[in-house]
Amino acid sequence: MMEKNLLEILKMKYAKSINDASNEEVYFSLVELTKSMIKERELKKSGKKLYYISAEFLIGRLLKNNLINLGIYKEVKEVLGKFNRDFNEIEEVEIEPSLGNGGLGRLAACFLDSIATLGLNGDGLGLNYHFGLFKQVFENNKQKAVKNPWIDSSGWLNESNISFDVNFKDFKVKSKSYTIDMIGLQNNSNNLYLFDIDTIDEDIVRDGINFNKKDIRKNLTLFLYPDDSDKDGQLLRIYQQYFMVSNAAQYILLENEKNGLSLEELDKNIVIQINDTHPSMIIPELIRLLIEKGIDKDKAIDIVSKTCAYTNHTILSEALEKWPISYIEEVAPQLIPIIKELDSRINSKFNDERVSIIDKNNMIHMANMDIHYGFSVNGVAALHTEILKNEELNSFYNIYPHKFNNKTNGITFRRWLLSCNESLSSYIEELIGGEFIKDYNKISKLYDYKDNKEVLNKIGEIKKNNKISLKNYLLKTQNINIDENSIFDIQIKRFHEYKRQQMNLLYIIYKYIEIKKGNKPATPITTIFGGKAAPAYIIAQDIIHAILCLSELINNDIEADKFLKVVMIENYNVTSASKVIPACDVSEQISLASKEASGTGNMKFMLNGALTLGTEDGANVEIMNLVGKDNIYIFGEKSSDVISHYKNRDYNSRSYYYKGSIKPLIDFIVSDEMLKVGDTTSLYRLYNELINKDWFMTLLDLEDYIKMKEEAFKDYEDKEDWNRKALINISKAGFFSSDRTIEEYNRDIWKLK
Ligand code: 26Q
Repeated sequence: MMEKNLLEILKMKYAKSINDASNEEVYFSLVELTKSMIKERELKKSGKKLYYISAEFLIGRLLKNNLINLGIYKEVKEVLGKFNRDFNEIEEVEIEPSLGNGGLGRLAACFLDSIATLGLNGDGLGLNYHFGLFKQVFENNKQKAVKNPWIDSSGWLNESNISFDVNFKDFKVKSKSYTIDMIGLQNNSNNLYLFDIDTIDEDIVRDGINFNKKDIRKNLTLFLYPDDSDKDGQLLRIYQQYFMVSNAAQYILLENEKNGLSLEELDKNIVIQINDTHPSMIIPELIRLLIEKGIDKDKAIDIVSKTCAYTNHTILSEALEKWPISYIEEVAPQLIPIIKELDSRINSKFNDERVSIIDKNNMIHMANMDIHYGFSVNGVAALHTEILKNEELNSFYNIYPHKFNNKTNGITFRRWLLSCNESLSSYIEELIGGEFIKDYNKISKLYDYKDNKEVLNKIGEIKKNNKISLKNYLLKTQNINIDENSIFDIQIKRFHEYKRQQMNLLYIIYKYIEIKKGNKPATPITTIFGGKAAPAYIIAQDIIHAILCLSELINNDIEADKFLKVVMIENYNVTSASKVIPACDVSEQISLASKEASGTGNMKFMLNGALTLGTEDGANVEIMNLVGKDNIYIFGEKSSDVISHYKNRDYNSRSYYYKGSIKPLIDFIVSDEMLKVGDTTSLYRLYNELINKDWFMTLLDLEDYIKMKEEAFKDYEDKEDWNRKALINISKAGFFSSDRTIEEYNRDIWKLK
């Protein structure tokens, strides 16, 4: 049946047989086939509805996942095979949309998968960035940002006839919207709405990602978070945010009206989840619209307060959004009286500057508005929520203890096991049956095999094959040859000082110096990095530069190269993540304790049988509690101690630098060898930063890190025991299914169905 349909589409669309069709033609025919199947099973949904508003949805390639969720992946692969066509080649046609920075955006995408899989009534609302986040290329051992066009290669965007007027201060735009089907596993499908405007001009982008930031009609949805190091960039971001929430609010009210529901009961019919503060202006915008529709002001504020729920994803105070009133006034002055009203109600009630919405410098604190005028505030891992309650948001917790709740993040098993690691997931299915795919707790049955030598062996064999696949991928994409018999030690995530890629870099320097002294590792080590740094984040760029320099240096050293290799994946994204994660032995989760809200890469690695080397931070703590101390490598200062170092200002990196073991590692950054391949200014900046500032306390944990990493590598030598630890990790990963997370959101916050 499927075969007949596919051949027919090819004939209708391109007048070709499958043998004559190009990979592109087969790809677009498969997209069409998928879409027709979705139409068939579209359900009329009813009941309370969730709107998940987010500036980011990092959905990744969709073809394979959609086929898996529709239950036809195996059949499609077979049919293609029958005609000598390889699914993997066809899949390569699809360029992933880069509609996200990292964790927060990928989480939103996993959530849409789980919401649909659980059959819940909920859509995503966001923006249709034409070039997404920038694409990363390496030039002279540095990151360069270029645009990442994806729309034409996708095929998944459907035009919708929904359009709204959005009023900015000096002009008005008409929106246009697209939808992408979000397909759940053999169940439901929901929509991701992406708002856009017609007047966008892709041709204004010149030289990398530069464009005129003032021409809003032409640039509004070109990029995700364009450079905001200057005022025009910041204003553009506010234009984007207001455009997003104005469309969202109008759409929500329109649907409510279409369903014949009363505005007074909005909070009974819908719930809005605000994904970090980027969509926070939905609160004053909705209040404004309700008042415009004749609802009394007090009532409007009350309704909206019962409708909106806020998720916090960060404890870094510098990442908590605040905007000058004058900027919002320049973009959407209609919100100002509402925001001032919301603020003055808070001030008369609490008279406490710490909880004001507008501070004495006339800055609007977006999170504060969400907490006062939303009914739920959640953190994204147990430790993170505790820190919010007891530290960062303590003055709010004292007022509203009932609003605070934890929702530990999760990942969809469909993408992060079935799709990315077919051999492991089929083997698990062979052992314990396929129920774990939906019924995540069932994966624990794997634990019964922990002493079965044959199973442990097979787990090791699957890992080895995945390492060979990654080797081939890197050979093809970056012409880099890695040794599949080495330990694959991997750190993939955005570059940020708190994530401490620089600490990993210092370990590599340590190991390199050891090897040069003649102390060779029992098994060679391949350290793989991947990640982008914000273009305006100079030190993060410097860290990337130092890694690329070190990679050049070591990989050209015939003596060391056999034992140590450093690889940096270019343009790390969802697609490369799905190649890298199944091949990992050691998962690096080494943020400074208390700084990583949760992490979700840690969960993906665990599910794919890698062992975590990490600090007691974010969801690492929960991983540790589940697998037990013997099956994870935990090191470093605890979060409570880190927090007191900040309070007492008693961390002094220079005193660590002068410790005999650390100084040579830091000094190596500006050694003659490094300066020969690198940029003097950049390497010295990093060197000075580490000695004089080191805000994220790299040197505090360095020795402990080196020690624990050596222990992990030593343990790797006992293959059977290592495979047992891997199996235990997989068997305990059920808790990190995003289906569990979404069930909790629904149980405690959304209350749908
Ligand atoms: C803020 C102000 C101005 C401009 C940009 C921003 C901004 C943009 C993106 C702030 C934060 C982000 C992204 C944050 C993010 O991805 N956080 C991650 O969220 C994951 C999902 O909850 C967690 O697992 C990670 O720990 C957290 O870092």
